[in-house]
Amino acid sequence: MRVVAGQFRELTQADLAFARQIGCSSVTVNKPDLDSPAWIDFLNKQFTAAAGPRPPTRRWSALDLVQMRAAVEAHGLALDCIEGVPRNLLDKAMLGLPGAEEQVEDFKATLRAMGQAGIPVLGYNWIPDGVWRTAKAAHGRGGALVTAYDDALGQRVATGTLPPRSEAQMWANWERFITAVLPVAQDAGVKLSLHPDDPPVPVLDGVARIFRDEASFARAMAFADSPMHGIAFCTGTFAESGAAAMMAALRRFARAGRIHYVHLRSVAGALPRFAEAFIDEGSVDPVAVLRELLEAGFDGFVIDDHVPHVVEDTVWGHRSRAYATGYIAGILRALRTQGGSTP
Ligand SMILES: [Mn+2]
Repeated sequence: MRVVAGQFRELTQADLAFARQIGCSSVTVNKPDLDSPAWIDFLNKQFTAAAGPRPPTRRWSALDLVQMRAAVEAHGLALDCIEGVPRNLLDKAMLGLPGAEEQVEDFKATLRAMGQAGIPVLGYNWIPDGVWRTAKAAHGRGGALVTAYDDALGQRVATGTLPPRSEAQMWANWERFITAVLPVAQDAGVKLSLHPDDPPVPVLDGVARIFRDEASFARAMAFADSPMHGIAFCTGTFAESGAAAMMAALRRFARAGRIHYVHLRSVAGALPRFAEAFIDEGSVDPVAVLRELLEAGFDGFVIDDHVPHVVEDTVWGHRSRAYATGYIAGILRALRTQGGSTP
């Protein structure tokens, strides 16, 4: 088990140096938009006006991914995982809309390219309408800005932007998707890791949210029963339904060897109302989480997740993430020292 930094939407030399400075040996990248100027610059892509407008990237090339990995390794770091493709590369597959099959083919090509580039884990989720909050800047400890969710408000939202989808439809779409892509992931040697729906409520804005509790993950792990298909276990999202339920799910899936990586964050309260919290407060006990992972022989990585926004922090959250990462690493060192093994 190791503590990593990342969830970078873009990579910069400074961010990679920062990850090393706070003691991490590897990083993750999260839903990178390779068409953004920052990525074009970082990957040192060359374009000429004569070539005409560039078509949007629908699948990642092995070359882009090798360049990404090489840039990370140049800082003495490993690239452990890409935590998902941008949502607009998978939304039609999730919703069963025209174009779904093309998105699945592109996803398969991306998996093959990741295998060629030697990037071992690709996260994904089945949330076409994304993470929802009813407040983006509520006040947490000391006035830190946190996101919050109140289901009484959330259930009143009807944007009409997505077609209504039932649980049965969302499951059928997912089963079609995973049946198509899992053999490719296995061939490519790339692990697929499913993150839960956040918030884990049955439906929002007319679209069912199917991956929200232990039972739904048990069904998913049984349907796609392979070591190459596992869970991006988000303690925060699971604990939004209650910390005891989160710990039960963690224990079950860690001992079954189905957790690929862990988002370690806490929440204050639970549905129908919760707010995000610092790692050292709220309902999630990070000591209990890490002890359980150690006892289960977990050999993946642990990363901080949404962190409260503290004074003079950056958008990515250098200050708050450094606090969370150091806190997690300190607990892990203490547990390992108590266990008699080397830190
Ligand atoms: Mn998460």
